[in-house]
Amino acid sequence: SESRIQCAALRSKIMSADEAAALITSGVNVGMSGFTGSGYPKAVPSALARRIVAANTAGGKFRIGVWTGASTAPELDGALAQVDGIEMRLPYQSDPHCRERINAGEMEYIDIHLSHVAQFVWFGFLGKLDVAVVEVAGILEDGRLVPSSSVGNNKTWLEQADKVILEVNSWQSSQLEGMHDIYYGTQLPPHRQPIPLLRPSDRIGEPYLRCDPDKVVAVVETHAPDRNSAFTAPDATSRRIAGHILEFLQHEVKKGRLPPDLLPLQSGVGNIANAVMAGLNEGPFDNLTAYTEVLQDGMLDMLRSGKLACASATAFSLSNGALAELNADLERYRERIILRPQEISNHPEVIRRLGVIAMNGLIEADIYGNVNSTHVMGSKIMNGIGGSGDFARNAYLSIFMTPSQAKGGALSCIVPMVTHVDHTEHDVQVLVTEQGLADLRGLSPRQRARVVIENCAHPDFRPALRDYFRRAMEGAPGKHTPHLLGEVFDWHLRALRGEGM
Ligand code: 0RQ
Repeated sequence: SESRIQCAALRSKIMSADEAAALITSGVNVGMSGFTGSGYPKAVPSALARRIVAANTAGGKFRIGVWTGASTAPELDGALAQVDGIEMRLPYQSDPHCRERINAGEMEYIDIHLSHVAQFVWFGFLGKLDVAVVEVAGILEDGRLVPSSSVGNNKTWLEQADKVILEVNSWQSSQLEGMHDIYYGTQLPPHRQPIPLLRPSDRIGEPYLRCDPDKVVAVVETHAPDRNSAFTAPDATSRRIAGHILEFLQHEVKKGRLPPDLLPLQSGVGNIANAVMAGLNEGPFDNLTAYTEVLQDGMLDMLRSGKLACASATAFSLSNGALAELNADLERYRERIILRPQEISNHPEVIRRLGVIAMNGLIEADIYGNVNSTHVMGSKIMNGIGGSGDFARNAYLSIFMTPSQAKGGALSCIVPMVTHVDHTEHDVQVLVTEQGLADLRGLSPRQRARVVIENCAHPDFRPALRDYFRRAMEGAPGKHTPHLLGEVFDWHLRALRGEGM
């Protein structure tokens, strides 16, 4: 794949993944590419894991800080977590080995809003970034880089790191060239200017990543696929959730609170999000747009059918089938898909200006509308907040969706008080389960509790929730957001003891 590396100076730096990994020393912070299983380095992290094993077998303690765009894959998070090579991880992960280490207290993890990461690095809040390991689809003659299947924080990693290691992956379609929009206009306060993005389809930057060739210490050639996980066909629960959302959106159009072609859509990852897209694809709305973080199968279907005019994101997260279809027709899709740095795809200013309709998943929501997206029983991390907070806080309409129960009906996802708060009651306008939809706009906490219990909770848990709420109204010292502090988590404690909620 010589043709992928057109810059002579960088061609001279081609080496093996093991040689490149040898340039990374213990204790450094490494910014890696990668976002929801797309565009992560495929070879250097595993080579580094081997190096870590060797160092630790010899009695050392080799560990690094790993910063990424979002979740990666077994070859990165998995490989490094398995060998206990990660001292600090940020900002989002979903790897089973990583999660296990974090929850065992063996790995530090900071869960950060995805739009915050790049600026926190520029502000100096997270310390020094030493090394960047970034996958690209190609290198131009002048050293500029063709981005891969995700952009994430790569712009910032390339600019901030002292040393850069590039993985050039010839498995990525060379036709990705021209799809990206890398904005180089961000400044630091007090010099910031408005971001000139007025429509999801706007291109405000350049299709390439800039990179100082003198900082590049290694170029590694790879030919390896992204982690493309299959989506299950929407089940009955997901379809019912999607149905409630579609009905609600139609109602909003009828009321004149949304235009007939809606407003730019953001949808989280997972099967419910995909089911909502499938519903929209068969629904009455045309000429839709997306301003989102991750482009998954459902949105690709909508681009193909023409329901979706364009989609802006920072990464793909496609199944193998969808990816094959995209690659077969990339020429045609390229115009209508824009991949941006995550500080732009998730930028509060832009999300607020465009009036995005945000739709995200949750672990539990409480009767007053607070949402926990990240922690099981208040202490065990699942994945992380990801971009959900960037979108929920700044959206035109912030929708959260979940099955009403988890773990085969053993747990209610609607609880008296969430055990961890990611999205406060102020950032949640609509709550949806397969049972129904609670429109919380304009309601006081007590009014919200009634509609959440009656519309969203599973019938098996409704009596207990009604009982709690009634007694809280009587016994709470304050009647604005009534709670019985002595028993509010009994519900969870009983479940932890295996007694059901
Ligand atoms: O665990 O598979 O071990 O059984 O949580 O739950 O129902 O499959 O739902 O895949 O949509 O994930 C919030 C985690 C939901 C996700 C969360 C358990 C459940 C299962 C997954 P098992 P489901 P989803 C932009 C948006 C934050 C990031 C975000 C998420 C697992 O949506 O990570 O929104 N969001 N990003 O059993 C105990 C409960 C539970 C529970 C569910 N009440 N108690 N376990 N589970 N409810 C995209 C990005 O940021 C990249």
